[in-house]
Amino acid sequence: MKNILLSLALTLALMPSDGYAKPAPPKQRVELKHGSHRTGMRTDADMQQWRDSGLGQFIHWGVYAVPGGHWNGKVFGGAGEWIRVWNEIPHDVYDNFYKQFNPTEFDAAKWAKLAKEMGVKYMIFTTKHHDGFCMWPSKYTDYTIANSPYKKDIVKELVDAYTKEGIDVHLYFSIIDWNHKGYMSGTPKTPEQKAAYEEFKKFTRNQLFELLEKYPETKGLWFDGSWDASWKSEYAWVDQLGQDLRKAKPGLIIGSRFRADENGKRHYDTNGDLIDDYDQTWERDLPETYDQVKGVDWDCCMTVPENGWGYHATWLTYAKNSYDLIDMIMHANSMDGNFVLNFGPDAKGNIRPEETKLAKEIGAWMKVNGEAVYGAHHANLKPQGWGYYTQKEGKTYLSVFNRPIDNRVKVVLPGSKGAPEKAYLLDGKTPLEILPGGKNKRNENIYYIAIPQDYKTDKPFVIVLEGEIKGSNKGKYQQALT
Ligand code: JFZ
Repeated sequence: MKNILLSLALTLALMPSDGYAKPAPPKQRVELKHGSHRTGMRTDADMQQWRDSGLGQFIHWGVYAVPGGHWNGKVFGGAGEWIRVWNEIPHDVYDNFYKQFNPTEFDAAKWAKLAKEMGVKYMIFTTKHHDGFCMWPSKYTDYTIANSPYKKDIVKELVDAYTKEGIDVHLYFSIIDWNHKGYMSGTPKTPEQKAAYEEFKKFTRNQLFELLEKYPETKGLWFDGSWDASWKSEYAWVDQLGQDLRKAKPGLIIGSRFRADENGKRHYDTNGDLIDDYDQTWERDLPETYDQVKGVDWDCCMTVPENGWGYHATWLTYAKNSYDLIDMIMHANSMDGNFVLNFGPDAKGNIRPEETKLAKEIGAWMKVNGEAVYGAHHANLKPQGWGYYTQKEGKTYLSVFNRPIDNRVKVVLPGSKGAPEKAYLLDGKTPLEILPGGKNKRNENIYYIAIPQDYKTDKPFVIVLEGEIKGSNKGKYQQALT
């Protein structure tokens, strides 16, 4: 127990400490060379496709799947992919796990089919996590899949299989690399350290271009580990690297966890403007109110257990069920974010049964109700206790998680304009009655949508309202451009 606590403390100590609080913009804007390079959201087709995705899949897979959170009869209390920091396990033991990494049951097509069934539009794959092990045969290091008994290029297998299913692929890449001699988390001080870190920078840059070259289908890079003081102090070089990557791959999508500005500010620069294309700070967390979303694109990546991304044979905490996750999908989408669910396959190459079950259950729900997710965005209507609004093209979606006891779903619409013309359930397209509810003191119009008493379901369900309903987010992106 003491060891578990110790390693937990260690894990936390190694994690970013600058928190996720969005800075209040300064009263006076300052001139920045390496802050945000764009005002407002990206409006190009690649970004629009990402924005309309709604649901994504994260896959954390690497040699940490070999111990799977266990070593020497003891259980690691932290995230499976962080087991190398555990005192119980010597580094040289961990660094030799790749010799046992032979996922003979891995079938990329099977994973991609499951993802398709779940209804995800894109997938993020860990090409290299903090341990430095490359899931592709990088020519810049020997610590790669090519030197494992498996030998084959896992990144390629996945890129091909997912692309075939029409699912976009984004590549996760850790700036932290515990395997590279020149890597350090603090700023290099001595000439030797500086020279070593220069080597590491070159190596990192080479690997990134290698990935884009080898996997031209790549839609985006999902960076991680950029909280290191060393990386932050290289803000000018990192900024240039980002621009060069974008040049090499027009349309490339990069989130806010890549670089800092010249004052060490991450995610949002000194002026409070988002750095790069979308806000990556909603990790295992969702905004409580829409105000917390700073008018930017964002994603929420989520683990099934409380924490832990890579395979851990023993989940020690509560594991979310599909109801919890569907709630989060709608929560994120109602606030303009993409929801990305993590999977941690085992060392044989199998997606664990718990996760397979969740993917299928989510998929079954998305099949009926996906219209409320794909291409649907924030509706700018007052949230009600029954659930979440999303909206697109003259349709407003009410995802009902808490069915009112009187079977009337309340809708409060501002102003005089915007009455719902038609209502129906996405489930079976059952038409629903719209009952007038008068006006409140704020002069808002109230409607009740009647759910038939005999409509039985044990799942959340979606009501569609047709009609031009005020609160539509049309024009919002345009506004953001100013
Ligand atoms: C990082 C990794 O350390 C982790 O293993 C996983 O890959 C996850 C997706 O990303 O974990 C983080 C990163 C940032 C914070 C917390 C966990 N943070 O800033 O709070």
